[in-house]
Amino acid sequence: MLEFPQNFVWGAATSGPQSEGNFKKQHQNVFDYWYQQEPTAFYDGVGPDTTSNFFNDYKEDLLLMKKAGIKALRTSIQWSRLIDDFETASLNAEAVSFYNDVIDTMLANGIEPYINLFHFDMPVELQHKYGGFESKHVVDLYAAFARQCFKLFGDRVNNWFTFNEPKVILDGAYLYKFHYPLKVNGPLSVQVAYNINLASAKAILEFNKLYGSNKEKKIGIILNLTPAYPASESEADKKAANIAELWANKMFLDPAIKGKFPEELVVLLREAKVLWDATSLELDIIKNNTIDNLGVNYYHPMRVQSPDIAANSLQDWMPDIYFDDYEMPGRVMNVDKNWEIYPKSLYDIAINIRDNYENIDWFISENGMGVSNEERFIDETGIVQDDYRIDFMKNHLSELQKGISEGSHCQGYFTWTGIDCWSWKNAYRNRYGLIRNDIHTQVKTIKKSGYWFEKLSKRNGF
Ligand code: BGP
Repeated sequence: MLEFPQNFVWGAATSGPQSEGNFKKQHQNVFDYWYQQEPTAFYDGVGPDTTSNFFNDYKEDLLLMKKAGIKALRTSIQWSRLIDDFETASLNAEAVSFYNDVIDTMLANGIEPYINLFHFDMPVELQHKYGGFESKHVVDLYAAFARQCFKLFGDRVNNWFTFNEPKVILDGAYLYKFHYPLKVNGPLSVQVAYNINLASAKAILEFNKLYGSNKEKKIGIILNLTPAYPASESEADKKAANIAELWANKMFLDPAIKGKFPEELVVLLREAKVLWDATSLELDIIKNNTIDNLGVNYYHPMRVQSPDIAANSLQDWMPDIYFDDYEMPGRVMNVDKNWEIYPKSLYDIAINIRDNYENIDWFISENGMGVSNEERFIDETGIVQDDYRIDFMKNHLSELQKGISEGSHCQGYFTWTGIDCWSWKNAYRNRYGLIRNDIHTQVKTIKKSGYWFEKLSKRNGF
């Protein structure tokens, strides 16, 4: 039996925009808007209204999650739902009462709330008027929204996160066109990266003003860490992997934990003439408002080789002029997602945090397996026989446990996800849940992995 530390948290993760549905929302976020403009950009034409309807069904959904052994739920508050006027951060009464009741219902069911404040869901008005996180004014509006959340729910919520996967916002919205506003602008993505780091620090500043002296209250950020492994031991490949590591991981890890950007990255961006605009006052805010704990979303690593210089010298500045993907022969793939399955990265991440990031407390805030057409695995009892997902979790948890046994302070594992949810452009192409949701009938059924998770969480191991 592989055991985890006492009080290890067994949870699931989702987000407001992917689970709540869009009923009676005052404002749209960028995905609500983009879907309205271009439904065909989304898999099977399915948009953000088609969810498990958490906005109406949260009581039943939380009971189901409890039955699957989920003892903590990481979800998010939608800025576009909670706030009526973004400039003054005035509140929407219906949304306040919804989120209050969600939190109370979680606690009544023994499900600990872990609340995230931004999951790709920029209010579209702020995107159109100011360019979203391109603008430092929006940084301040976000901090005001964060403060409202802390004030409203901080009496009951002990664990907070400022952002989910800021790197994906850069990739999606500013480099590779899978998030609205679909821009391709390398230098702008650098400024957005800086502004999001600043926004996170400003939210932490607000949090500390309210709860700084309360040791029970913690705030962190959620990063999708993708260790970058070089294709070979050649100096050129190692250099490429080093830059990929700076760009993909350290650009957010370092300011969040150490309060400053990696010098190597700053030099590289300055030489390329794309360094962000920063003031010394802002850099002090980043320095003085670091996180209490870290959320790590882990799905797959990066395999990196030195770039094709000739091809890259023709294009405008983009971060990937420094590194190319490497399709390593023999790597194990999740073919439905086209993502490599490599559990050992979790051990590497654990040791990296232990040795290079102050051995800070951290969580796996997402890890899971997305599979297409899961109806093919439904047996005669109506249950999805998702042994592949159980194996995926076992293999990842084994590596994680090894890292913990060697002194890394991982405090919990949140699988992505509890109930199958809508996933941006991919909609329901891949399902990740421990609980199946039939999006036509809204019938929700615990999968084999959900029954397995229930035992895992009860025994604190497997
Ligand atoms: C992460 C996001 C989640 C979720 C997950 C699966 O990057 O934080 O919101 O969507 O990826 O994504 P997909 O369904 O596109 O495979």
